[in-house]
Amino acid sequence: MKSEQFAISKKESKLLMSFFYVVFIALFVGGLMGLLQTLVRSGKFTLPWGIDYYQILTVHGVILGLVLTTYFIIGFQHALMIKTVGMSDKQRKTAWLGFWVMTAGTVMTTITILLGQSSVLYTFYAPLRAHPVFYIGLALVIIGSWIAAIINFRQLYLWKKKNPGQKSPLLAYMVTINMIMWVIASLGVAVSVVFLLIPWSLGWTATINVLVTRTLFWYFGHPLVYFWLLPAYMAWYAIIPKIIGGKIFSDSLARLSFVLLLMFSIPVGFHHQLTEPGIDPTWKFIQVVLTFMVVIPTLMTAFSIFATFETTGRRKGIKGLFGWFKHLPWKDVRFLAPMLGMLAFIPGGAGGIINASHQVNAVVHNTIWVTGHFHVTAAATVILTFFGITYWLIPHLTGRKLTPSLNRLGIIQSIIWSVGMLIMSGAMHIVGLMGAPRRSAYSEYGGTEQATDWIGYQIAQAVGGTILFIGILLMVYIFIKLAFFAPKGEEEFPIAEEEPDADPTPKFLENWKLWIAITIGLILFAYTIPFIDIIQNSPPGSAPFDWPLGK
Ligand code: HAS
Ligand code: CU
Repeated sequence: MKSEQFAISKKESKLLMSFFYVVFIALFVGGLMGLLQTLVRSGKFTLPWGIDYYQILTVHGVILGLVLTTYFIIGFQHALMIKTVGMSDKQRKTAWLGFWVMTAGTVMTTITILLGQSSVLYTFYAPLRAHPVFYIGLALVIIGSWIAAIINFRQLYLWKKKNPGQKSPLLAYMVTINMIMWVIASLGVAVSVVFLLIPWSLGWTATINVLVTRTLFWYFGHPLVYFWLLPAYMAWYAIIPKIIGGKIFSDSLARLSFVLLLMFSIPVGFHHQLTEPGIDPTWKFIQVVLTFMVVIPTLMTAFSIFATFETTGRRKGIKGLFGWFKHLPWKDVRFLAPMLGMLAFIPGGAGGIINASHQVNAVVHNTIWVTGHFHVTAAATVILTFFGITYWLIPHLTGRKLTPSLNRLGIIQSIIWSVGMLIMSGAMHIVGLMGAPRRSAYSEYGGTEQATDWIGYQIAQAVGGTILFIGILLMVYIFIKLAFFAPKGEEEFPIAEEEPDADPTPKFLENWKLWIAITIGLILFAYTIPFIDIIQNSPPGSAPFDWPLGK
């Protein structure tokens, strides 16, 4: 079925581009910090002007993990909603409000970090205590994102009223799922920030319950990583098929996998707290089992992408078992970048399964293996897909063309990124298994013997980090070209269609009340008893621990 599409107006483009300006400023600033970190960890370099390692590590995590991702996702999702269900003037104005609330929050948080008042890393674990404005800023970023969510829900609602009985466009459906997940998940961190961390950092409360704040953080933290991943899935399911000249493999399967991801992304936060005392092992085990459920929709995704690749190739008459693979449009960066991202997800997902394997987690937890894991997942799988989207979305919005020479630069960028990440993250995985800690500036931690064993890998991380930084400079250059200088023209907004003879998508997939009820049911099941247990039995609150150290 061919669905109606809306054009993106000038005013809408301006809104969307504002999100992407922040994304690429964030990429530059956050990436620079990453480079400095790998240099410090090589043990061969100290930071000048008394800059603190944990301060730049906080900038890196907050700016890339929280700011860049949220702005990219909300900008991209707004674009998808405008294109598939349309946006009214009033909604656009409200979206601007969301943008400014988020931006005010981002500026506030960043200033406190730059002033050295909030070197608490992106997880802001208590009892490390940041400046109150750090938390208030983060709360504003979340509130701004809720404004975007409410607009997205309303957009789909109005479309459905106008098109009674019709199934919602696939991409609008996916955006709605991602935002439902985000709102449910961010409620946890909002409670922690507003009721526990802010009063405590203002000095209104003397102590804080560490385990409660960490549990609320990870109730949010795992769905946070899926909030990053789902927009990449949107591109894999519904955009890449169009770029390779094919059709969506199965609309129903895509929707079902999103529903399953919604259900199984929240009640699993304990897999980040497996080594924490104070949580009953039975409940840890239950959440580990629920974590493994997430593998199902993930493998459904892999299967469906593969199937699209193969059917598209076969339909073009390509023969041989793997002939279709060779004939994928490798020279089109809109395909190559996300494809490299998908390939990165194979080791990334395997690492995730290792992390989640309860006892095995003890081997890798708090080592730099985990940093390696999230650089292949978040910084390769997700970010390469986001770059892949950038190559067509930015020129589409600015009325310019992705020229052959920019396409070529993009290919070089994608390769540089993949090689840099392979070296850096590979070294992190290996030296992590040897016991090298994460979140530490001391590369010699553990004594001289380890230091000699580790040094080669620490240097490899710095080499990978340097290559990645070159990739960042190139990407920022390409973005500036696409935003301001590329020749005028029209660039397609690729949205794939369903197979003409596809079976109708079952109606129950749009039974929002049912999916939300099951999601909440699973959350209550996984969290109620252990949470009551934590509140009743945890030790008296902890006193704050302020940065810089020794203050
Ligand atoms: Fe993770 C820690 C478990 C996925 C991000 N993770 C982190 C942290 C981050 C993060 C940021 O259980 C650090 C947090 C911190 O600061 O402490 N993770 C998992 C599991 C998955 C997983 C089970 N993580 C992700 C994704 C992330 C991400 C995605 C970001 C986007 N992770 C953990 C655990 C920890 C953790 C523990 C805590 C560790 C600790 O001790 O602290 C799963 O979702 C993975 C499922 C994926 C697969 C792969 C399927 C492959 C596909 C590719 C298809 C390719 C094709 C192309 C079709 C099973 C879909 C093929 C072509 C060919 C030619 C072959
Ligand atoms: Cu997780």
